[in-house]
Amino acid sequence: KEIKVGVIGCGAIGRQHIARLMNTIPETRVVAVADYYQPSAQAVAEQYGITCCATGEELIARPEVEAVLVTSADPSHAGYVLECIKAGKFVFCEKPLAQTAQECEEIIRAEVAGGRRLVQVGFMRRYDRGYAAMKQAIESGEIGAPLMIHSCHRNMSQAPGFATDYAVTRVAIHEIDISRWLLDDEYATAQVLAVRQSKNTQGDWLNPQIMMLTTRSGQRIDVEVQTDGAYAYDIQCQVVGEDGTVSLPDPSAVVKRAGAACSFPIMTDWSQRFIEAYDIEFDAWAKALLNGAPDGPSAWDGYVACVTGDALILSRQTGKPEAIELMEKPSIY
Ligand code: ISE
Repeated sequence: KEIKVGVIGCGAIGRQHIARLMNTIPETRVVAVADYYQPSAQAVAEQYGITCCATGEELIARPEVEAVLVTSADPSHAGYVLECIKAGKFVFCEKPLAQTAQECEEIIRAEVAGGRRLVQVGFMRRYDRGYAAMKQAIESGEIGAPLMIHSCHRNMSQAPGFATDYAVTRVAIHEIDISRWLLDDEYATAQVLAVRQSKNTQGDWLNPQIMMLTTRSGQRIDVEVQTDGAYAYDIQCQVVGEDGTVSLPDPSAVVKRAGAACSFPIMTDWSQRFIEAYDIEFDAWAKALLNGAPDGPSAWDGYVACVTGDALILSRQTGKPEAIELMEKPSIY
């Protein structure tokens, strides 16, 4: 059996996922596309000989579309996800799930009213082999109880129009999700710390920023976020336990010895860095749908990320740690 997918959003990541669903994942086939900018959707539709819809809503309503992938601009995510839930269709939404915690609550209410999970959020790092191995090592008890996480997220550049808040909503959102997944705990507080600013910033946003989180059991997470001008796209994560540590491995690369030095290259582009994780993520999504329901990151996880992001952004304004208060977790999650 093959799942017929409609894709809303034919930008860079949308086109990469369409190719993946068409060529790499055996259980999926893209049957329709839409994009706010029609020519983008038309070009993809022609390339694959599939249906081009005038709007996302039209795509969701098409009877042959069994599941929807939302890779459109961030502010449009929540509306499409709600529309899919209304239509009773599975929806995979790239992060962020919504722009505000309130929109996430609306999504959760709609999904809960339907009585079953339809939504999965694109937190692909959970499918990265390195992070998955870290989680296994933590759960095996080898490093004892986890006490803290040191992490960093370094980018070489950003698309035009980048702003200070995006360091949270588009960038650190990955650490927000992966840290609570690794620690299996919820957050208590969030704070952004000021730091000397880098001259390697193309716009007028704050760079770098340091984000601090605490969990309910008292663990601390620090995330160094460089959104521009770093030497490479470099993601690091070390979990410190009472008996040892586990660290995220670098992606495998050839080790070069030359010129009296030993080195290996680091990637420059985020879509390449997690390319295998995306493949594993969509393969798992398709298999879960064939079994009846998605089992990856849920609307709840999308909601927690938004609430945490809001607290971080508020803390940058107030200059102090902000509490993270969550609604009661519905039983379908
Ligand atoms: C981008 O939106 C992502 O999702 C990447 O994972 C992140 O590393 C990058 O910094 C963002 O711009």
